[in-house]
Amino acid sequence: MITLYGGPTPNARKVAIALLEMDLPWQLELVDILSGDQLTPEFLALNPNNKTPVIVDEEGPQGPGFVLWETGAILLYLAGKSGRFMPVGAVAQALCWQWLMFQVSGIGPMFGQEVHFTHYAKDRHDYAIERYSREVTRLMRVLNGRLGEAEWLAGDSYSIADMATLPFLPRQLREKAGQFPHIERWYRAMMARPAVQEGMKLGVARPETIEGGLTGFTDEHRSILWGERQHAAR
Ligand SMILES: N[C@@H](CCC(=O)N[C@@H](CS)C(=O)NCC(=O)O)C(=O)O
Repeated sequence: MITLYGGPTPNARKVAIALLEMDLPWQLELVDILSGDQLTPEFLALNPNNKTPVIVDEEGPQGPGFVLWETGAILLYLAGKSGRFMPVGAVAQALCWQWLMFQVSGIGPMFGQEVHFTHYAKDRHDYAIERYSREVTRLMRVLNGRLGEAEWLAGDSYSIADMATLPFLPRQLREKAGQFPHIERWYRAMMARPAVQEGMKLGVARPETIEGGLTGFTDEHRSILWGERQHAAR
């Protein structure tokens, strides 16, 4: 049994999609990052980086209780464990790693900063909004180009690179409808998969989040996510 510590966020959803696609037995342990669950001593003992998701595998390589964080590592671990969704052949495999790294080092952080400055930051910072919005558009152009030449990110086969990328796209595709036709084609193909549909429902979207309409997002939430406690020396 694998326990997934996370909630209704893109990073936890990519792992939920993978667990469902791979038919691995798993359960959710809800971590409410808006209430500061990620800053408790119990959670920090699992991940000193105070980020979700984390997995704990009761049938890990060294026995029960194998803890892993960082979604790139988690997805590679799950693909290795299940023997699924990692393409066969040196080229496709290397491309799968490439697009997975593109997601974790590019799409994740840049899309995260864009949403922070356009929706969550209390004060308006034009430079940051422009910087990250342009970066999001540039990354989407790169993604669109790849999906114009290949069915899936790694080539002919659906892989963990696709699972990692999709959860970051719904809002951007809605706001930029018609601008990235190849991403839209791929997005529809992925959303037709039951595991993706279910994984994307992980957790309950709270009203304080963008998905929930952002009503009730307060300075207390800001302080939990970006304030003193987050940055205090531990
Ligand atoms: N690089 C990390 C990013 C994880 C991440 O940013 N998680 C967010 C939710 S999407 C989080 O837990 N934030 C809580 C916090 O920063 O306090 C990964 O890929 O696992």
